[in-house]
This record gives sequence, C-alpha cells and structure tokens, in this order.
Amino acid sequence: MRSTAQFPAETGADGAFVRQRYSIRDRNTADGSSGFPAEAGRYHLYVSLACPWAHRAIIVRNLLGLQDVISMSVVDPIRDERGWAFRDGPGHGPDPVCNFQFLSEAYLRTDASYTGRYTVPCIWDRQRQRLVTNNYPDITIDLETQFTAFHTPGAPDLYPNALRQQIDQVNEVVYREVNNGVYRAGFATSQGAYEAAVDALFARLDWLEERLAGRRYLVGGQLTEADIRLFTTLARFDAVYVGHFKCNLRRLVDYPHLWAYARDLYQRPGFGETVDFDHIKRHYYMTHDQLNPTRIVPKGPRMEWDAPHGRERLG
Ligand SMILES: N[C@@H](CCC(=O)N[C@@H](CS)C(=O)NCC(=O)O)C(=O)O
Repeated sequence: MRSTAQFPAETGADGAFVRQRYSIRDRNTADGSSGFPAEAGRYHLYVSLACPWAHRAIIVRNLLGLQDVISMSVVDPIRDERGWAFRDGPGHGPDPVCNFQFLSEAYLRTDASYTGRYTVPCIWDRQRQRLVTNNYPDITIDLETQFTAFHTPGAPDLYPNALRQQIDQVNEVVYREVNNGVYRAGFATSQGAYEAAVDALFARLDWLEERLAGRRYLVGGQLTEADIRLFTTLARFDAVYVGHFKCNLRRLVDYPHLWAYARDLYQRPGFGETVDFDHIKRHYYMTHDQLNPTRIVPKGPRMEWDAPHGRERLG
C-alpha cells in the first residue's frame, strides 16, 4: 500500500503552511440545548495515537475518568489517499461502532456533500448516527465543562472559571507558535516561511522555559487544559519535529525546565500511558512522502522519560 499522502500540505504564495479548517462544529452540552446532550454511553471518540490534537482528548478523557462514559477507538497510524482507516494492528483495530472501513464514511454519513478532510479527533453520536464535532479545541473543553456530571469523583478541574482568561491567552500563543508552529516549519515550502516559523517557535519555547523555571504548571498553581495542549507537542518534539520538521535549533532535552516539566506530566497517571512512539513515528515518517520519500522510520531518539524531574519543589 503506497501512501500518496494528502499532502503537499496547503501553502500560501509565500510558501507558508496554511492549516485548513474543515470543522463540523456542533457541541455537547450538559443541558442538551445543542441537541447533543452530555450522556453516558452515547458518544464515541475516534482518534489517532499519532495526532497531537487527538492526543489532547485522549488525556482529558483519562484524567476525568470518562473511559466508561465515552468509548474510544484508534485508527491505523498509516494513512493513504483514502484517509484514516480502521484496520487490525498493534494498538489499533476495526471500528467497533459502525464497522466503518474508513473514517471518511463517518463524515459522509454526517454530510453527504462534505468536501473537507477526514480528520481526527472527532466525536460520533450513536443515537443520531452522525458526527457531533471534529473541532479539537471544543472537544476537550466540552469534556471538561459539559460532562461534569460524569467526571470521576476527585477529577481535576482542568478549565476552572477563575483561570479561563489566562488559560485562553496562553493557549492562543502556544497554538500559533508551538502546536501549529512545528507544522508551519515542517510544511513550509520556502526558506523564508520556514525560518519565520522556526524563529517564532524557539522564541516561544525560550519564553516557556523561563515561565516554567519558577512554577510547576503553565497557569495558576494547578494542572490545566493549557498544560495538556503543550504536552502533546513536547512529547513529539525530539522524536519527530526536530528531524522531520527541521525544528532543530534546540531539542526538548536541551531545555532543562521544559524537559523536566514534560517528564513531570509524562509520569502522571493518564499521560505517559497515552504516548505511543511507535504510532507517532510511523505516522509522521511514513505518511509525509514529500518530507521522507524513503519512509524510513528512525530508531531514536532514546529519551529517559521516567528520569526524576525534581518539579515537586515547585509546589
Ligand atoms: N479537525 C481539525 C484538524 C485536526 C487535524 O489536522 N488532524 C489531523 C491529524 S493530526 C488529521 O486528521 N489529518 C487528516 C488529513 O488532514 O487528511 C481541523 O479541522 O482543524
């Protein structure tokens, strides 16, 4: 199966990567006013373990103890021109809900005239037999704020009212320069666009390194949505973005505070067990043929994710 991935990614005249937004954007609501009430056993989350956006939802579902409330299944990390597929393999399998062969079927069942990309993460509604949303920013916020009746007792409040403004502010710059920044570097088709993305990325990483020197979490004194959004990019940084996307001014391991922060989160229940470097590396290195025509998957890097992080001292 030769992957003729759905790239080259969309770029502007200046060679800058432009992220296409194909959003199915309904919402889950606690009161059902959206038509998609938060309910146990009704919704299913489709994810790729390779995808940093889907990874956010995987972690939040774990942290809130929603594993028996919202079911989840994993697509094959190798994607070809037909889009994400449901196949048997290490860490992934057939679609347990609708026995779809390809994720595209869920999109076209939702909207037969859909012309966008068939992206993960997305939430399927068993009752209405359609997708609710594929808009990853909304998915984690709705799990955190609309499914509270189903959160496991003692679950963390990842989007507390008092911190929402700060969380949103940090999320915005981290999304633009880090989460999406690595893609802007990796899929740039001009030297100028690449350098603009890389310089902004490392300027923001330097800012984060300083911010995390004296505090354990990004916002307030607790784990929030902001930490989860940064973590899924950091987890992929040295394994993929340094080499494959040429984000190589420094590695994560060269940032003492950011690296310790990433290990601190990785070692928390609900985080480390969701990081699948096999899916991550195979997906990136075997799907973007214009970046890696040989499709050879690197063996490294070796990283001590379980090494002591010493962040307890920061409260
Ligand atoms: N749904 C999101 C996109 C999320 C996204 O880009 N997911 C990637 C995986 S990391 C994907 O599914 N890509 C498939 C494709 O682009 O065909 C959006 O519309 O912005």
